[in-house]
Amino acid sequence: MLTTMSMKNAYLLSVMDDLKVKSAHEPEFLQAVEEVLESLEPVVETDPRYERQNIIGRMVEPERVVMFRVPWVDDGGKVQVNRGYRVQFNSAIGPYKGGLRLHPSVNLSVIKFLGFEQVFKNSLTTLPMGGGKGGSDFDPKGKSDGEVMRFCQSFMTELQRHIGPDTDVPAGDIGVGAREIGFLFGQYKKIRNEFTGVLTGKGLSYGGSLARTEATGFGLCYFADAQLRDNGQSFAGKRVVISGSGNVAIYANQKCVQLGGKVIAMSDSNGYIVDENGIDYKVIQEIKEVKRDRIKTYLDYVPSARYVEGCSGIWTVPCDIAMPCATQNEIGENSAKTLIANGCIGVFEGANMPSTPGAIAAYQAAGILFSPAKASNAGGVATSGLEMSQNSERLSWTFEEVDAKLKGIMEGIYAACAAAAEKYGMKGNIQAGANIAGFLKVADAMLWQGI
Ligand code: NDP
Ligand code: 2IT
Repeated sequence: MLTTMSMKNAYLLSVMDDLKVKSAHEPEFLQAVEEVLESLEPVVETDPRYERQNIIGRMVEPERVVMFRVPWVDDGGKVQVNRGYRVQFNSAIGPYKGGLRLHPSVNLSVIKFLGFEQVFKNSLTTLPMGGGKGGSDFDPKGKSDGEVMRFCQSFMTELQRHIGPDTDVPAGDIGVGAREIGFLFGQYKKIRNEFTGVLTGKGLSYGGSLARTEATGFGLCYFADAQLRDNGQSFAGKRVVISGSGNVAIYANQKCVQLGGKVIAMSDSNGYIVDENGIDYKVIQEIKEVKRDRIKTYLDYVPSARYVEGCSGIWTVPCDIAMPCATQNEIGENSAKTLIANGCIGVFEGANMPSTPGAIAAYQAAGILFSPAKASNAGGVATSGLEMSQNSERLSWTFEEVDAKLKGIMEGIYAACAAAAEKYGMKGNIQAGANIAGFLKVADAMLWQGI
């Protein structure tokens, strides 16, 4: 027996132990799986079909993993090579769907953890989307537009044979925004001679959806607002710390302020800024989206603010609400304990898997509110699903229509997670509720479809 966790169910333990041997070098993937399997204990024990049909053993194995060479020419004429990935995890409830991440830390473990999480997240949206994820260890930082374009073209030259609007629909993630999606779309169209909704997060002039840019951050705040209200709280007058300063963080800031909160700290991978007067999201937009600069330059706009080198220190800034919106495992156990000691009442995850298991245990021990990423950051992919619908009917909806649908979806996800937690005897545990509610739909589809 290799496992040391709290799980008791023999079937789940055997799946986890087997995976620990097979995926010994994939720590992020094992972490994501273990977190889900722990929640599924009461579900597996009440329905013997999941074990008989080995649903869990099948779910932890991706349907397909593609790894490929991505050669490209830099501005100096030198040939560079990166590694590309697409993990097509589960298509039980729809075509594979999930983002592409471009960051030097990308490896198979990271893409598999993200793909695994995506399966449950997409199920929670109630839209017909399976789960997948991809990316590369290419670092877009410091590269010219021409280098990024040549990389994206080379990446898509291989990826295009594996994807399609009814097969697998990638989108953005860390390092992949409007610029990259445009280059990827252009190359797909050139090679396949098809103008189709094969990617989401597209520009508005060629099939993108209004409100997709804002969707993850807005959705996170709609979810947090629902959870706060269900617990007799609200954003009004709250001090909020948001890590990161990318797509998710910027629009989480905007919506949070609209809901009455004050965002006092934000970060990038180099350091964090503190502005007790509240950070205007438009300044961050200018720094990050227009200038592609460092958050440190916030001081050029607001000299009274403070900049601190090193990103993890952001969790020492006293706040009522924490929204990690940068990357995985950015809140460790010590940071979680510091947040709690400083009076934080809730952690709402915008990034994927930003809290370590030790951090989650600390939130639970303190009884503070916690929303797991696969529920509270589902607004991005949900709106990608709405972009796919608009592409299929060759119509586009207004910002207000998309935003209203997004809000309804996020409130629905909160209600579904809360109901599942209560049904399985864990009232108030939104983390377990999210895993269970996400699981049930995918498992049911798998049972119907045979092996
Ligand atoms: P962006 O590339 O727009 O921004 C990422 C931000 O996080 C940047 O501020 C970046 O700083 C910081 N960051 C990235 N990696 C690290 C690291 N290793 N350590 C510290 N800081 C880091 O990405 P997104 O905003 O799109 O994504 C942020 C998170 O949200 C990710 O976990 C992503 O998976 C998740 N997510 C994104 C969705 C979307 O629709 N975009 C949907 C759901 C989840 P720097 O610029 O210095 O690198
Ligand atoms: O993690 C995520 O959900 C995303 N990066 C968005 C995926 C998508 O297909 O919009």
